Amino acid sequence: MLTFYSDDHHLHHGNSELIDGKLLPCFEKPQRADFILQRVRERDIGTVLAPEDFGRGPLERIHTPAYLDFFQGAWQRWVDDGGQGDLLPFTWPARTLRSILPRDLHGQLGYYSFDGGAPITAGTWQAAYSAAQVALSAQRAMANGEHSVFALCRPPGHHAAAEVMGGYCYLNNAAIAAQAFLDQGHSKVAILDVDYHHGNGTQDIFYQRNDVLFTSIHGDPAIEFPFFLGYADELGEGAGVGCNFNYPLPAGSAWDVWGAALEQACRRISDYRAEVLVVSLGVDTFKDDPISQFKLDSADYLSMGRRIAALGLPTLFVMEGGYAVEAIGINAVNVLEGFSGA
Ligand code: Q9C
Ligand code: ZN
Repeated sequence: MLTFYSDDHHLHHGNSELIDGKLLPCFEKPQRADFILQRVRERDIGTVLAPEDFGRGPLERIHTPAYLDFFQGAWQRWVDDGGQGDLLPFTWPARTLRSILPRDLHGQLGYYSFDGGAPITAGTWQAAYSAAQVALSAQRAMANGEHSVFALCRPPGHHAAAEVMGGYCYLNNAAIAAQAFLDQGHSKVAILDVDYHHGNGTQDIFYQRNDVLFTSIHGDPAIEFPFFLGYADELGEGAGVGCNFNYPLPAGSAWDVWGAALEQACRRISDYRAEVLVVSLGVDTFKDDPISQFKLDSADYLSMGRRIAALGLPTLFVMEGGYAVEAIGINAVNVLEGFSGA
């Protein structure tokens, strides 16, 4: 299996995040992608390629130009204002307030985000831009005939909506790739999001559409981030009714429960008759993940890959979360090896 990867992810290195009342070093750190790349090479699963640059056009198919302009220019505005350290939002247009775009940088940052988990640093735009190009390059390789490709994206993307960042995500790499398939003539794309957290951004982007099926297996939002989306009764809206399926699971879920949900999601994907599958591949479902509460073992990721392969679809794997860095490479590459060996 080909892997696409860019070193530009090193340009994004947030300092700290507020978690359970404490300012802790960011869990979403460069080492994550470094360990995955190392494992890809160790296991020799295929060639590692640098991305092509498809420009901002394919990003604008998912994100608004105003959001992209804001994100691209935010760091320089912060520097010009004499700002120091990471740029982090602290006020959001929650209920009771009006969603009016303010003029101030911090006001705009609140407008374009939903939590304080997506710091903007000097290189964040370039890293996120390159991650999107990694996803697009992997998509292009599939358009050119590859059956499966791994987009080793960092930062991740599935929490990012059309003009909202959050949850370590800025640009929705999986959605951008899915849209590229549609723009190149495909009519039905399925997304399977196996990250521990609900892919709220991806769901929102495609919620009213029937050309993308979104399925997600994740921690129950009643007790887990992102808290405000990801319930089982979210089935799509308008033309999209019946094209959205959530599988929220209780804390402590292991492979028996998780694999049963995967079975249901796979049935939905088969019924939909998708032409292509995009997998939002988070491995924060691992038993030792520092911020998650599922109990998957490393061997379970081989089973996950095998079940996904049984769908028989051309499959693009897009890297999302996973914070147990010492095991992240093993777990992510196990999915790919399970898929390829099946
Ligand atoms: N107490 C991804 O995996 N904070 N994002 C969690 C837990 C945000 C995760 C706080 C987690 C974001 C791509
Ligand atoms: Zn996650």
